[in-house]
Amino acid sequence: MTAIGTPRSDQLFLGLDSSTQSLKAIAIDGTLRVTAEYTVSFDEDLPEYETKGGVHIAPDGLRVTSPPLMWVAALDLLLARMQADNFAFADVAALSGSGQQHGSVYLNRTARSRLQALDPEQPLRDQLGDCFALDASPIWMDSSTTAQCRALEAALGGAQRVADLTGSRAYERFTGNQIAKIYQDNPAAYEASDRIALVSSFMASLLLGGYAPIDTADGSGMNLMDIRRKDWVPAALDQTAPDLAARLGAVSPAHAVAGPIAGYFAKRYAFDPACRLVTFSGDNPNSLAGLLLRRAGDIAVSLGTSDTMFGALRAPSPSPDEGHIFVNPVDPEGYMAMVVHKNGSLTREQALGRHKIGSWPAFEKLLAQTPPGNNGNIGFYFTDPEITPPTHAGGTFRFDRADAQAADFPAETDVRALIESQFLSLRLHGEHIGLEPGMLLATGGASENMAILSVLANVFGVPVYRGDQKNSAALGAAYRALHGWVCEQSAAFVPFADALGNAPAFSLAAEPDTQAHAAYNKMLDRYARLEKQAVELANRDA
Ligand code: ADP
Ligand code: XUL
Repeated sequence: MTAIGTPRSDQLFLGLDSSTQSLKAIAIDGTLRVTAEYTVSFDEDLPEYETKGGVHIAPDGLRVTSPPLMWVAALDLLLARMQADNFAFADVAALSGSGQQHGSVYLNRTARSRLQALDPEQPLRDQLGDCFALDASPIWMDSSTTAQCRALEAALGGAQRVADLTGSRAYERFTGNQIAKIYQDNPAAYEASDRIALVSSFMASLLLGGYAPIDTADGSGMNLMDIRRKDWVPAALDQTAPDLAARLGAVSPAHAVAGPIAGYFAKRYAFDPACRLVTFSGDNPNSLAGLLLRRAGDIAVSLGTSDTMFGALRAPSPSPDEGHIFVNPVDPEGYMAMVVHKNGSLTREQALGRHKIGSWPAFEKLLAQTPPGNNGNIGFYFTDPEITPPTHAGGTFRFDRADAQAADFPAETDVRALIESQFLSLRLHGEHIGLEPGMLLATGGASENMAILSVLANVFGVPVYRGDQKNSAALGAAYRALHGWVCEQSAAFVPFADALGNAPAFSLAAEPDTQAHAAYNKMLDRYARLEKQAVELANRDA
């Protein structure tokens, strides 16, 4: 007999990931084996929204938005593809999900009743088109709210105080500062908002058929939530916009079941009407779950649209200068620390295009043509205004071995300068917030690339491991669906590690070379000095 709270091998757990460029799904069975994967790419599959990389960038380069109705359309398209593939929706015991962090969705007063009465005969897009108070959702790439950030820090008593309370000093992309800007620039849209959701809680709301809560891990990316009390900070809400608490609703732990799936999905796709919907969370918190990061020193590097580095923490010590502390999505008493680069995969893709490299295998060959340390050549590739280190404008700055600025590098030097710079920056800034790896777990689209992983191992001087599944956010959402289901069945919080005891091990992808690592150790001080210079140059042009 199976014990209560132990999943059966014929039950499925579904994880969705609504990311910048795509909506993905991963299903696992009760033994944690991945049984199916699906993707909808926003640019290719929904060309009518005319996004590039899933987003619209305003001419000023600072305002970055996505149409929330595109995310709605993507959900029906993804589920229709699964249906065409005879996916066994009826076996899904629980589902959960992941969203790109910080993005906000403004739902008007029509939304609640529409969500509650969805007609299974009609696509979601046709029923929800008039439910938005704003048809362009600001997302994490937006950096247009510097004035609102400074105002929040001034109102709360400085950057350190904001960091101590909310886990991060005020950041442009953090949702509270985005909401403040919308209230100031477009008060009618704010006034018309009945609910302001994160991308994660918005996608969950569609599947729940009602407003789903913001979870405490993704809620930590708003500059509005007290990461210790796990509730809104009244002074931060007051500084942001009037009557905000009612528009945000209450926060929830990520492992909590928000309810059963909406009748729309049971009727249209034949989900079991009792299928549990476990609260959604942000993509980085979900990746932490997907990579099973438990011990101090187990650190992940996610190479997706953004590059991030993160690990679990027992006690938070937020910095007024850099990095973020979030509540841990699978341990309500724990935390996670993270640094973020905006210029990740898209900047690597631009190098591929700029030098007419043609393919990732050709990129790997080129990278192998130059030695670790790149003969002293260093570059800073802020294609878009960077998050770490923060810059107010984009710009590319190259320095030769004598620290003289160079207009360009040959392709093989440029490619190495880019990858080395991305990882030296993660090392430098990660160290500042206590992310000191004993090993690294690589994930995200670019973790396919062995030449890139080899530079990563050498910069940090630690082995790099990888799972079979590079979409750790969707996988983590599936793991969390199972975890939330187990907790509900057991009528108590069950430690994540106990629920996920059978998770597959990771395999070694790259080992550090001692000499190469020594070259990077030597380079780090000079890199830090040149980084300051590059930031000044970028800001001078802003
Ligand atoms: P996100 O979930 O943030 O939307 P993904 O983790 O799916 O992004 O990563 C997508 C990115 O992966 C693409 O933008 C692409 O540049 C990158 N990518 C895919 N394959 C490779 C490869 N072999 N080498 C380097 N980058 C790759
Ligand atoms: C995290 C961040 C990005 C997005 C991308 O703070 O801004 O990693 O979550 O999906």
